[in-house]
Amino acid sequence: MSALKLFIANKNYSSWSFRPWLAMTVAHIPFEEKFVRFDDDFENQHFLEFSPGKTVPTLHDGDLRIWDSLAILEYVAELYPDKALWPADRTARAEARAISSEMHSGFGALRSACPMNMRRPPEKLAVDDDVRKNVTRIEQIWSSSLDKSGGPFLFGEFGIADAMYAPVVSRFQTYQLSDADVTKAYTASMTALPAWQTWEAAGRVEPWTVPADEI
Ligand SMILES: N[C@@H](CCC(=O)N[C@@H](CS)C(=O)NCC(=O)O)C(=O)O
Repeated sequence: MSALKLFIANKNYSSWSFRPWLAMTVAHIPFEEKFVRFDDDFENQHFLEFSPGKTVPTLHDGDLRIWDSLAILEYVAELYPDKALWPADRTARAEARAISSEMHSGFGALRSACPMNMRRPPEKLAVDDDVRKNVTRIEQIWSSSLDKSGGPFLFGEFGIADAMYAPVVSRFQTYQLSDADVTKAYTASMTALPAWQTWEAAGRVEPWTVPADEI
């Protein structure tokens, strides 16, 4: 059994869990999946049993605990340099880190108005100007990266930057936030990944509902 244990929550809703799970699965990095469901009634107190930050995702490697999605991705990229999770070219790598960090620290309006909810039937949602600005900026990022790399992923081959944007791709789909060509093309590449389909299929049949994420 693999030394790496990845703690994740509900696949339908857990956008942060989706990122490392997707990257590690696409890259065929061996890990043991540890599923823990959200329990809002008890403020997810049980997450403290495996996560110092009380959040998912959390990665265990022996005694090491990593309780942040981007930090997990950085760690596995270092453990498996042959998997090329960051672009080999230094300039492209810097850009991939910049857009990954921009995703990690921004887009709050979009995140709170449009929670990831994979089994929700796609339907156009009326959104405010702040969400619209987030959508515009994300599409600028996708256009610029895909134009430079030639696609089908942001830096050519699938990597960490794609994993960081995966939950946003799902939100764009669910809430029909854009019909721009770049979004259609990038969504098609991402959702065609077998790993994406495996995660989504599992999320769709989960019996649990998180009321806060059902808008
Ligand atoms: N910065 C963290 C955020 C993780 C996060 O907020 N996860 C949410 C679920 S998707 C969580 O565990 N919430 C439980 C809680 O706050 O009680 C990351 O990137 O992993």
